[in-house]
Amino acid sequence: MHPFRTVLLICLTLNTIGQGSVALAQNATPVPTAPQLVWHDTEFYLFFHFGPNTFTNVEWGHGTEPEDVFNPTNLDCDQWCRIAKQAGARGIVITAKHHDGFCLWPSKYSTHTVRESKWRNGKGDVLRELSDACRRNGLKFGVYLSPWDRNHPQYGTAAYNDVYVNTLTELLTSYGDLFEIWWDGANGEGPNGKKQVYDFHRFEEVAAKLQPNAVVFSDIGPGCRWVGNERGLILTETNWCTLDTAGFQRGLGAPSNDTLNQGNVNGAHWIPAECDVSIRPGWFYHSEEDNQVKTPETLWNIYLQSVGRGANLILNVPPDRRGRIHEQDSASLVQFGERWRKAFSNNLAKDKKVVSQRVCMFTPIKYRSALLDGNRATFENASFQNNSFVIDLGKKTEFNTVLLREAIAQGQYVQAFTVEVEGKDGWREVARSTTIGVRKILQFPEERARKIRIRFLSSKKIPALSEVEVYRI
Ligand code: FUL
Repeated sequence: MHPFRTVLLICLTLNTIGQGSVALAQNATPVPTAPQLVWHDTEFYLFFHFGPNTFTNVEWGHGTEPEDVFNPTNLDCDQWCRIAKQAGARGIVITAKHHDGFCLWPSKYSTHTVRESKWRNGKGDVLRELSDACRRNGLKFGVYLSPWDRNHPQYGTAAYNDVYVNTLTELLTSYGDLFEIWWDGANGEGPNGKKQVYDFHRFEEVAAKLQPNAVVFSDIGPGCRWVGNERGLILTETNWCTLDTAGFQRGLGAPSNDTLNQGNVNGAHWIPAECDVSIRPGWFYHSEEDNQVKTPETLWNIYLQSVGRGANLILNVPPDRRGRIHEQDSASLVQFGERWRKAFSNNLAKDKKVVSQRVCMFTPIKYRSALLDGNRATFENASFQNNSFVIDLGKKTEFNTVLLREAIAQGQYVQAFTVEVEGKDGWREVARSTTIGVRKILQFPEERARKIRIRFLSSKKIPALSEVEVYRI
């Protein structure tokens, strides 16, 4: 994301001195898996809701729509990818099957698919075209496979769990590597009026076996969690990547929205938040919403309150009846992308060094080295204090944004911290927040100062940061 990354690992003792490595080695706090670490770095990607609903103008299809209603006139997955990249997105997740049961690929396990439609004379496969386009364009690819199915005749019986497992197996073995598998929590009635008791345990096993590097989304993970709202926001400053799931289920039995939003400070599992939101009021395309597309400004604010608060952001952009991203949506996405690139183009902390004093450890971060984009630097002019560190920018500089990352491969610890600047009368607080986690972007009114101090007020254990960036945005 940021072309000029600065990297440091700071282990600061809050009460004791110089015992960082011991404490970290004894750490029993949940930590991310290797696929989750990669997923965290994926940060922002697009969501595509596409299917019969695009043509029937509803949000939840009944499963009885004739297959022929699905007939995009000019499907162009390369256009989707081009715009995704311009927006700064790193992947795409598509509704392979939504609640209406229609499959965007010719599944062997359904008779309600693109194969039964007249689109491309029944020879089309949206997932093939999109997964190929993603690969060509260097984007990651993921799928949404709704467990709720309003079409399948066996939905609501034990046999449907086999159908779902077969469908999932087909999907996970036909389109290359997936970075994310998306399970929504909806569980309504099927065509026979019955609800399904999902065998999520089996579904999880299939996903883990066939796509071990994919992160599985649902209300309670296991890979990442729903954020408790569909506005794409971490609502407060606090976001723990840890969650307790014992006794909870997907859907109605999920933890409260508030818990999903903030996580559990001492949660037993690493299940980070993913913020989902649509660029339009609906998840599917409706022409009457063409003038209700979120502005680049709104997208920027959503970005700051999702990615900026340590979550991933999945932004839905519903293709229209042509099978293209509508002009209004692409204009907004491209402008957002320009704003995002410009915002993070000049890291004022780049090339500065941290000089550790006796109270801290300084260790290169091995786990991230493969993920960083080159440009490593350390802070030469910074100095540490007991529970703080100082970035010396070398001269008076204007800035209004600080970006921090915890070295989360070792867990998440920071509970409260402040950002201070040195003025004529000493240090002055300019911002205060709670968790850092994967990433915290903090903005404040513009300051002009030479030195910035990050002071930890409270932390579960010794905090370890992996990155500090400073910007004037
Ligand atoms: C929900 C679904 O019911 C909506 O239609 C949409 O797909 C949203 C992202 O997830 O569970």
